[in-house]
Amino acid sequence: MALIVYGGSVSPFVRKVRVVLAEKGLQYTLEQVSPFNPPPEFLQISPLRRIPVLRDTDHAEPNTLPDSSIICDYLEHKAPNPPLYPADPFERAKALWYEEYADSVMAQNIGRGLFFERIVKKMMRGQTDEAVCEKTLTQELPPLFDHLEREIGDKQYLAGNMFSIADISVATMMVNFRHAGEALDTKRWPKLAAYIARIHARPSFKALIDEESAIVQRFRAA
Ligand SMILES: N[C@@H](CCC(=O)N[C@@H](CS)C(=O)NCC(=O)O)C(=O)O
Repeated sequence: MALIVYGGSVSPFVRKVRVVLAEKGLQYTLEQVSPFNPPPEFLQISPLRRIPVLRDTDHAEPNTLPDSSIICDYLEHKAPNPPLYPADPFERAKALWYEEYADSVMAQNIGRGLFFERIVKKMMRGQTDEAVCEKTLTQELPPLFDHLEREIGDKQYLAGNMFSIADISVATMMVNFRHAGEALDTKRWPKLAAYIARIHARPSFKALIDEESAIVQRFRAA
């Protein structure tokens, strides 16, 4: 089996796919593609001009799939063990809802409103707009964190009493929060902070966080 992931390693969506691959013990290669300056042939496999895209060379051509949610669902069916989606229909649906929550509002605010300003702009030799970051940190993100603090409560995992795509999706966005130089206020969100720390300590996440930190550090200091 030869799996290729196209994308940049600091993308939360690329990381979501890489964590699923690692948790399932699947080997793959990462081909670096920037969505802001993609080679022309990339647009043929990513019509929305976004990363990640997966290629599975076990499959007859065309053998590429765009979109992290589609890719993770494909990997779950291709390599069902260990399962990363709850078997119970309701819990599975809840896990998918958390994935949607992370991919939409969390990505919008942590991705665009913080990580893009603090890191991606610097990678592209632009200037951080700290006013945008300030608004994200003081107005946009606190209600999301309040919500997640209530949702996780005293549970270990978000859905189905198992580590799942829900936890991967939420925790990957929080890696970008951390890369942007931020940490959760443990007094205001103690349960969420402990939960995210637990998920980030898993070998699948830790290996990527360590790998990416070296890249991000350079731009954070710039
Ligand atoms: N729904 C997509 C979102 C992917 C996405 O937005 N990726 C970003 C990088 S983090 C991207 O490619 N942005 C380029 C753009 O929006 O032009 C997924 O889950 O893969």
